[in-house]
Amino acid sequence: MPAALLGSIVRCDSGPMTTSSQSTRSLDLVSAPARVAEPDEAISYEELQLAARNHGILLEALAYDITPPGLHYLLTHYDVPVVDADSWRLRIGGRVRRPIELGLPDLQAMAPTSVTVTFECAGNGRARHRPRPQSQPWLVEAVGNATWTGVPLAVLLEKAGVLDDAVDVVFTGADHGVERGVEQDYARGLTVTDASADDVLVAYLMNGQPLPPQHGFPARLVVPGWYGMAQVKWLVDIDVVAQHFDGFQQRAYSLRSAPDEAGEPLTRIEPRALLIPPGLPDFYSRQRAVRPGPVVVEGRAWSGHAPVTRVELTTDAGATWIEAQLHDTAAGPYAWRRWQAGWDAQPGDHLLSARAHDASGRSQPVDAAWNRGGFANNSVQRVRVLCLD
Ligand SMILES: Nc1nc2c(c(=O)[nH]1)N[C@H]1C(S)=C(S)[C@@H](COP(=O)(O)O)O[C@H]1N2
Ligand SMILES: [Mo]
Repeated sequence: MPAALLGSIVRCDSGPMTTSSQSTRSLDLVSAPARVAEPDEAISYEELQLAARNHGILLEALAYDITPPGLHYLLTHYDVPVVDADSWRLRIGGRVRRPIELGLPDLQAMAPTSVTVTFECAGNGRARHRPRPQSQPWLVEAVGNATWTGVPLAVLLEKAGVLDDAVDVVFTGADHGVERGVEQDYARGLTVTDASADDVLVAYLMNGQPLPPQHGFPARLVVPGWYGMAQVKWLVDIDVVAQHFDGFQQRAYSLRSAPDEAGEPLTRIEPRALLIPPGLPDFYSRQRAVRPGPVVVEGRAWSGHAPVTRVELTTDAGATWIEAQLHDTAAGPYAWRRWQAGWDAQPGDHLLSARAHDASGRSQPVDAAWNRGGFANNSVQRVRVLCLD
């Protein structure tokens, strides 16, 4: 779509979209993270609209080792593109000796590899930041754990023959839209080193089935351990470049405390534990109720830096923490781990939280630091449980 068309894009509920014909204004907007809400500002219509499109996991579905596709969280910046499998091509070019173009049957004919990976959106926890950055208002539910099957990216890069001056590899999806005034394809870069890790895949199966349209049909990038923005869906182009790629989505997904900061790009997932809210839910408030006596509290924990080594549970708002039992997983180092802890519930109001620790020495904070984009907020989940008399 030519950039001139931008002027004709209108919002459904108000006048013409605020965009600029001047690229300088667009460039200013590129580095600006989402607007931060006023301290008591309610969730906007736009945030509600995003929340209805981009759903989270249902917390009770943390019970499944492998998240069924319809229960896996979903995040899509623009529209889910309709991709025709027969005409779809994946191009690998740029700083390579032999540019290649592959159809789906070509990928399927290569030796497949599978990896089970916990994906989490970098914006998970954003709505719990004070003040709240306006964007997809995740609480804690932007997570899922799926088995992805495809071809190692390293094999494809080897086939194409990466040249010595290569620095980054740029991955582009078939989706296209406008973000803070800038029309773009969704594109992300990785260094050649990160892209060549043997667990990075171009995946065409999710849990043994063709990718659902919303999860990137027919093929997507899978970068184990990294936050969701790196997992480029509807992959059509892999471009090897001789300079650092500084695209919109690299700058957008950065930790900064002020809009004019360069920021620190987000990469790997910080440790987090979630618990399956115990007892019975109230329909509207989702407030939990349990009866007095023993309750088994369980959930999942993960980290993109290193395997989770410990999970602790508090049932008294952080006054005391007890060690949870951490289950082994056969699913490999990038899959979440199940944990369990016993609780003798006594009548009254209780606040439950869990926290994870990983083998890199990282620990989940009770309250994570604020940043403008609302990223990597791994503050502990807070689950209120009323124990009835
Ligand atoms: N092409 C494309 N890839 C994308 C996105 C997108 O909007 N377009 N969103 C990214 C983000 S921010 C996240 S969190 C994950 C979500 O993957 P899922 O919807 O399969 O859970 O996809 C990533 N890959
Ligand atoms: Mo995301």
